[in-house]
Amino acid sequence: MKVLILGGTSEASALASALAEGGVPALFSYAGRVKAPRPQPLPTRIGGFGGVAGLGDFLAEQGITHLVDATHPFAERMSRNAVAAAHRSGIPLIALTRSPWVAQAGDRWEKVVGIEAAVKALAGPPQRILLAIGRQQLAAFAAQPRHHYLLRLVDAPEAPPPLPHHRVILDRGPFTLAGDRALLRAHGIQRIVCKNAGGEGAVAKLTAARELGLPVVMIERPAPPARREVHSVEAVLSWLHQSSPHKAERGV
Ligand code: 3Y8
Ligand code: NAP
Repeated sequence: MKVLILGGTSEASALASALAEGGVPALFSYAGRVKAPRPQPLPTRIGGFGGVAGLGDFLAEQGITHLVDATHPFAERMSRNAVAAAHRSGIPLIALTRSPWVAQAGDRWEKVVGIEAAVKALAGPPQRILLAIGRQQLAAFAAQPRHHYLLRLVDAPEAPPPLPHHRVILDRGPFTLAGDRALLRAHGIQRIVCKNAGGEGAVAKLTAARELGLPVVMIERPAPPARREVHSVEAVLSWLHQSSPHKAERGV
């Protein structure tokens, strides 16, 4: 058995630790989106594969027997490529993902589909807005220049974002409730824009928003491709055990 984890989330890191502790031969893969990604307890490669064909070649060259897509729910292209490459290679694939967040009593969510709808939702008088969507899609908000944006990024942007009133906070999660509550208060945040990432690593801002009665523009996640999906490291481990060629050889 040799597992490839497509990573970049807290769940991927938890799975990497479990496989490393269990002595399961595995590789970890990052896209290379940030300068210093969290080190992993597995041999790690960084950078794109070169589309479906590139991933297929990598799977063959490395003798990968099982592919785990533990990327983020918004990593649409990677997840689609993983399904296509696994199918072509005849290699079993499983997705380790997290359920979407669901609004609770006291939440003031405005659900939108896509970044353009999130931008449109910001029509209206100037506000102090936490944009917690990372760096890749900031430019779209130049269409709503009158707000004061607090931008939470992993790395400093190469060029200043095209937002006349903004402030950058450099921080990587997982985030804490105390930290996010303090952040919202210290910057007088009146509204949050975020993606429905799910999981524990980014949920603190939503809990703090609920406590402070702040509205949230919630960008719904794209529909994932058809694939086997689980929501826990344990479920991945039992899938690996069930589908390991070794088990088949033993005829059990
Ligand atoms: C490079 C690798 C771990 C993984 C930690 C999780 C939690 C903290 C919360 C907010 C939301 C956001 C963003 C976020 C979170 C975890 C997880 C998660 C959101 C790292 C990491 C990589 C990235 C890429 C980065 C994106 C950006 C998105 C920031 C590592 C730290 C906003 C997503 O500057 C950039 O270009 C950043 C790009 C893709 C979204 C975007 O479009 O800008 N993640 N984040 C991965 C790679 O190269 O393959 O260093 O750990 C991972 C984590 N970020 O093991 O502890 O599990 O989701 N990441 C979102 O959810 O909306 C921040 O500020 O409240
Ligand atoms: P994406 O748009 O779906 O992928 C674009 C391209 O990036 C892919 O086609 C692939 O390039 C490369 N890629 C993506 N993830 C990769 C990985 N783990 N290993 C190797 N190559 C990868 O992806 P994204 O949304 O930019 O996310 C990039 C990374 O950040 C992923 O690891 C993801 O888990 C993490 N992340 C993303 C978000 C988010 O909001 N999107 C949030 C948290 C973490 P090739 O086509 O060349 O193979």
